[in-house]
Order: sequence, then structure tokens, then C-alpha cells
Amino acid sequence: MCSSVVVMVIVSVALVFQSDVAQSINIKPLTTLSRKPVTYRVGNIDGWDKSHSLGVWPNDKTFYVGDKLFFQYDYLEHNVYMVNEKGYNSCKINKGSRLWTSGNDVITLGKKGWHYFICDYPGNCENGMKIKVNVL
Ligand SMILES: [Cu+2]
Repeated sequence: MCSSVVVMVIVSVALVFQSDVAQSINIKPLTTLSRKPVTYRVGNIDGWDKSHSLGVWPNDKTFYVGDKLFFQYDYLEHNVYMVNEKGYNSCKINKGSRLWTSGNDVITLGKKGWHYFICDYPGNCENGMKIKVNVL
């Protein structure tokens, strides 16, 4: 008699505890964008420059919508065009591409998918002054 009451109490306590744990797990689902936007300095210490191997610069990074690319460069020798894939591969400006020229350009990655950037000063893109980043 007495022992069955004790068992019931233990079972009830266990059930309450269990439902608390289940609720706390369900409160906050994980999302892919679980961090604040990040601003990346393109080319790290070298900046946006043809002396740097820019092609591999994005490889160890994960870009999300809202992140920014900071292009720093000598505006008398370089610029930044956002082009399409064909423009990236051919190093030629396509219709609808966008241009930045300040030497201190912060460009927001506003949507998912591939983004392509090149410098269109003669020979620069052909020598590796271009990057492509995939935005998640
Ligand atoms: Cu250039």
C-alpha cells in the first residue's frame, strides 16, 4: 500500500521532469543563419591586389546573406565590377554589371547564390584579380 504510493510519486515526478526537458528542447530550433553578419576583407592583408592569389581566398570561408565584402585597393590602378559567371570566366564586363571605384568599397552579399567580382584594368583579371563567392 505505502510502497505503491511512493512508486506513483516517483513516476509522476519523472513524467513532469521529462516533459520539461522535451519543452526546453523544442523552444529554440536551430537555423542556418545563427550568427551576425560578417565583413570580410578581400585578400586579407594584401587587399584587392593583383600581387595576391585572390582565387583561393574565398575557399576557407562560408558566406551567408547579409555578409559584406570589403574591397580595399588603389583606386588609380584597380576597380571592382560585379559581373555574371560569363563575365567572370571571360574577364569581360557584361551588361548589367555593377562598378565600384572608391578604393574602400563595402559590398553587401544580398542574396543567395554565386557572386562574381573582377577588376577590369587591363590584364588584371586575366592575371587572377577576380573572385567568386557562393552565398548560403
Ligand atoms: Cu586591378
